[in-house]
Amino acid sequence: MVNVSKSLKLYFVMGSANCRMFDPEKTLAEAIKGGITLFQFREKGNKALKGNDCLYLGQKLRHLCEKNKIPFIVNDDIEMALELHADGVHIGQDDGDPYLTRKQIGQNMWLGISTHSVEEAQQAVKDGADYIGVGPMFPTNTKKDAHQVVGPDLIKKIRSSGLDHIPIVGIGGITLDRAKLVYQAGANGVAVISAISGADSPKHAAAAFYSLK
Ligand code: FQP
Ligand code: MG
Repeated sequence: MVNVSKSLKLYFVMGSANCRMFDPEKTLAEAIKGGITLFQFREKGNKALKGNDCLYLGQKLRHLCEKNKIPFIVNDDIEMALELHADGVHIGQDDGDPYLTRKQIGQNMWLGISTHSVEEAQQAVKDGADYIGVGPMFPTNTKKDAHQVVGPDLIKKIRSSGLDHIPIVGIGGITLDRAKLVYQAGANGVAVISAISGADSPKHAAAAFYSLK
């Protein structure tokens, strides 16, 4: 199986609501050409697809990832993750019990957990997370119900609390200029939504992030 921490290097998170220049399939295809190393299907927002429409889009994006050997993660929806034979699921603090999630997905699928404090990070590791998302690193407009900004400093605190090995990805408001701060704090990678899906060229945006680290 592919290495989790290496895959986190450039984690692209996207759903149809985030795409600006192209449709989701084309946006993902361009981002893959630019060098993303992991993808999360996150279909959220007021115009988010539902039911079968969401599933069909998920299938298209899943196939695109498979063809290009990019691991495919589903946000929130464990049943969809199983149906799409995803490589993993990502859950937040309000998305249900990590223990039950692990029981549903088994040992081979990756479990990512969102964290906003040292305590949540410690708990996520105890709960068997394969990686943790830490954020928001910076202010973001993408997520209306976002937690208050924690900054790259929280990644440093999590590392110095003894969590040397858990793969960490920073998320929230990460631009090209700010990505270095996230890596320097001890993250294995950056998770990006708008800076790639909203760019004039998702391919060039992804390539610019990729060449940072
Ligand atoms: N970190 C990551 C990851 N992905 C995410 N989707 C989140 C954090 C946020 O449940 P959550 O998770 O707090 O909100 P939402 O379900 O609206 O995304 F690290 F994987 F990049
Ligand atoms: Mg969630």
